[in-house]
Amino acid sequence: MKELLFIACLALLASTAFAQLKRPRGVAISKAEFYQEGRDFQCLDGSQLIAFEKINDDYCDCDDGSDEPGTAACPNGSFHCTNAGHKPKYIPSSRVNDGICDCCDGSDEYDGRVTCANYCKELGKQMREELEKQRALLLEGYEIYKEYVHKGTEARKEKQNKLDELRTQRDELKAIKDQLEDKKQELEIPEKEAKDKHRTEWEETKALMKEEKNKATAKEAFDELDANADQIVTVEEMQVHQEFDIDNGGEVSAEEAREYLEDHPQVDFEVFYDKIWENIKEVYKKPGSESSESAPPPEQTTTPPPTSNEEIVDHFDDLPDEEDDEEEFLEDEEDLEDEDQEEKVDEQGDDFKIPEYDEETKKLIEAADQARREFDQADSRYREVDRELTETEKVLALDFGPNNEFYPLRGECYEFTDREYTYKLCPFEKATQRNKHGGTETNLGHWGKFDGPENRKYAAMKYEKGQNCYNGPDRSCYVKIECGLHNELRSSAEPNRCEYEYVFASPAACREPPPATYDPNHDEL
Ligand code: MAN
Repeated sequence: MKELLFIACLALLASTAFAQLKRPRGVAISKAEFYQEGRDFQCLDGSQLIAFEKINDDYCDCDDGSDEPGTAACPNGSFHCTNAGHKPKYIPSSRVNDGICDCCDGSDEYDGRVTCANYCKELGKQMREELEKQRALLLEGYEIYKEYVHKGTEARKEKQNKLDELRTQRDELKAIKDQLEDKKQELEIPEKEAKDKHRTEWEETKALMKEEKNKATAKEAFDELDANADQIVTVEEMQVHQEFDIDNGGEVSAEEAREYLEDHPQVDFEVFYDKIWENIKEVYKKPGSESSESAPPPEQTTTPPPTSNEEIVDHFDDLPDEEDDEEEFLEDEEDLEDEDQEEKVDEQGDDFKIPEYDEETKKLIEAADQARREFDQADSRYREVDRELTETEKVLALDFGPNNEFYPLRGECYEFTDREYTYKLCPFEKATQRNKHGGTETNLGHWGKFDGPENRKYAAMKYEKGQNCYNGPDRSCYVKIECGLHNELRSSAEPNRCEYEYVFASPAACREPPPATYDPNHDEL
């Protein structure tokens, strides 16, 4: 029974094969079933039913030309070349027997006018080799793509772990930093108090010293004016000093002298210092001093140079900036304060040298300095980790493709040079343009997003908000990505002013090629 069944099956297969083989000239195997010997033929557009004999009788019966697949009778017919060994194809039936070989198997020329060689096998071989080569390349690209996926996925995992680590580290450092800040602030309170105290005391001392110096200068002037050394300065004694000649009349009148003495006929040192000195010290000139010898008349507005004594006092008094300086000095970084202090001492001269801090204050400063140093170190460690954390978060927020395959492109740049410009692509960062002969880079856009067509989002990138185009939009760059064995910027164009288009090849864009489909023996026998 089984044997019988087997024989029946074989017979059926054989008859099917026969039916497939036996078809009118110019008919594709897929249409053979419509052309069955012994049966009327229905035009393929369904318009007519004609006798089987009318097929390929060199007379066009059907409107669609389907009754003359193997002749040139119908203007709209088409002839099917079987092209065994290569790819079957249709040609317009007008090309049948036109003396030109169109099919690689030569089947379109059968009237004997020309002899066509059958070169389908060679053609098929060539094509197969070509397709195999292409497929091999695609496979190679796909292998690299898989490496990229691996690298990208690992790198992302690593980054994610790093992120967790950094978060913990940052929290720990924050706690340490806060603690050290508290300690610093705590130690800065007694430090400030001690410093303020030192300064206040110094201000008081300095004021006293200033006063004493002023008094000494006044006494010196008084003694000099007091020509007869009776400890009284009289109007007459004042009249000797030309600088008191108010009206520049050539001599100092008694009125002029009295005016300087605030209407006193004479003064002892106490009155002189309390009432007179402040008013005359700018005018008074010590005899024999350079300034007094070449002294201009007193009413002249030019202030004569001070005497040596005055110089000290004036120098001191003329330190209007001193207070400001000191204020600034106080505002300065605490660490620098001691240095500033020394500088000031030198500026001020020995008489007004600010004393050193006492040992207790020095200890407080040192303790606060130490706390500041410790805080600064902890703070900079904290900032560094925080910066790294922000950077890591930024990277992790980027879209590197569905399988992280674009990750290896991060941090890389690729260039392409045309006749005028060198174009650059730094994936996930920017696109730029620079004149070939130098000059600055023009930004063509910052990383925006993957922007391929629907369902192929990762086939293109968009870089936007680049340098503004004069009288135009901000520059932008669209990057088409195709599969390639290497990352390579292949071309650049500017289809619209300041709108650029790159073609970039990368293994990241390669995918597993479909199985080889070219098999002529499957297409047609
Ligand atoms: C520069 C380049 C060109 C661009 C013009 C627009 O020359 O960026 O690509 O077209 O500016 O003014």
